[in-house]
Amino acid sequence: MIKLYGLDASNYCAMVKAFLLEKGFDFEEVHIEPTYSEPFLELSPMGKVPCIEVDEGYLSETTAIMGFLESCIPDLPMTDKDSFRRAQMAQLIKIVELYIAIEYVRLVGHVFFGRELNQAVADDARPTMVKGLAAMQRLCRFSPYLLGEEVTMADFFTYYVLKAAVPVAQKVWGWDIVAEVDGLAGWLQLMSERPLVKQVDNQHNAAIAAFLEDS
Ligand SMILES: N[C@@H](CCC(=O)N[C@@H](CS)C(=O)NCC(=O)O)C(=O)O
Repeated sequence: MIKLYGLDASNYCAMVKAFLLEKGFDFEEVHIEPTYSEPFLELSPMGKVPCIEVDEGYLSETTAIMGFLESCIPDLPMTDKDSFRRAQMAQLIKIVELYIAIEYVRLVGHVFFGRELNQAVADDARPTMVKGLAAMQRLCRFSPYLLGEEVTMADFFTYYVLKAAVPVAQKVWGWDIVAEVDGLAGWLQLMSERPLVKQVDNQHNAAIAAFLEDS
């Protein structure tokens, strides 16, 4: 059976968990703190969660994990059959990852771990996020899902990136990034109402609340 290594408080782990549930996989969760040290690097060479263990070995990085899971259960597709539309999905995921996720993550230490705000990092991150959000506006159809009538990997990836990016932008800049993209608020609501996403979010939100209470 697939093992999912990670933490309930991690938005990336929540992403893979929601994807596993939506695809109908049986899996076991193994609670583990990410660490850049052995033996965890055998499982996840960058020391990050989530990672999964399958018969063939270990796999980390959410997009690689979801791509693998997608190929295992193709009869519940989360990608388009058309190769150009599949490439458009990959394009959107890449843009959300490189120009939103990688930028907000630089400020997570301040928002969630009580570190001092590095203003230079904040000043550097925001213009890239502005461009990433503008690209989302151009690419997303919200009809009703990001790229059309069917939910895809891009919906899960973007939803869980924004789940962390939204509070970070709010705290650092007082900036409502949801308002930057027409259609984003309604789509976030739609995603949050999916029963399995709701189930994962309840655990994720409770873990974040417990973490913030302890810190
Ligand atoms: N690019 C990675 C990002 C995963 C990630 O940032 N995970 C966080 C938890 S939400 C982590 O393990 N952080 C520990 C660290 O960076 O040392 C992916 O897509 O899986």
